[in-house]
Amino acid sequence: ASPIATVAARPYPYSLPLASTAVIMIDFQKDFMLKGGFGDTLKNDVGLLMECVPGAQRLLAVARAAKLPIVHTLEAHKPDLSDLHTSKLTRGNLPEELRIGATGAMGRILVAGEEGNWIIDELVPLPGEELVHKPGKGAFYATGLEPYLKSKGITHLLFAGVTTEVCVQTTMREANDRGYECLLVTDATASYFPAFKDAAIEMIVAQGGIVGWAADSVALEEALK
Ligand code: C5J
Repeated sequence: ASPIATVAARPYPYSLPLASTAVIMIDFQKDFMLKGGFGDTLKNDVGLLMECVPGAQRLLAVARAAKLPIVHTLEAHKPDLSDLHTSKLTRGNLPEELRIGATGAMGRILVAGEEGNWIIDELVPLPGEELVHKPGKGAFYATGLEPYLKSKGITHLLFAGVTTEVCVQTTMREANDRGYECLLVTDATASYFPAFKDAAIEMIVAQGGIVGWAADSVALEEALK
């Protein structure tokens, strides 16, 4: 049998099978994390998101050392915006120059291939790591994520990313319903609304782990030593 690590987690210890666990790094994009991107155009304090970068770097280092598959997701639309619902385009009632597809300080907002759509330097993917472009908040909607995970025999997922209560929580709930055993790495995720991050973690671990587990990157590092 392949080795199983035990992570000190809430609501109870998480059993992590090294041969069938992957990491999902969600939307660590300049569009969300830096001035001039989508998050900034929506008047969010993007500096709050940078607080989780050290934890996310620790998670990446631990996962790479343990040779776990790593998936990086990008909230990204095709340049012709054919995968952008009108509901998403018009949400927020923003002026046209601030909408998805408009040209901002780092290129076209939330469009694949633009500078702002790429991942921040600190967390940039290594060659061989999987990239998933997603048009929605959840990473399973309209993407190849599930076939990829199945092809690798993955049963357990470790989650990091931004923002906790939007794309991270949506994806973790989608994964939970698909039968994956999910753990959120609490210092590797952040929100523009710190109270929403805390609430999302509590929602996940409530009722015996109704969505999954939560632990910080140090606990993960300890478990995988
Ligand atoms: C948002 C995300 N918040 N990655 N996207 O619009 O959470």
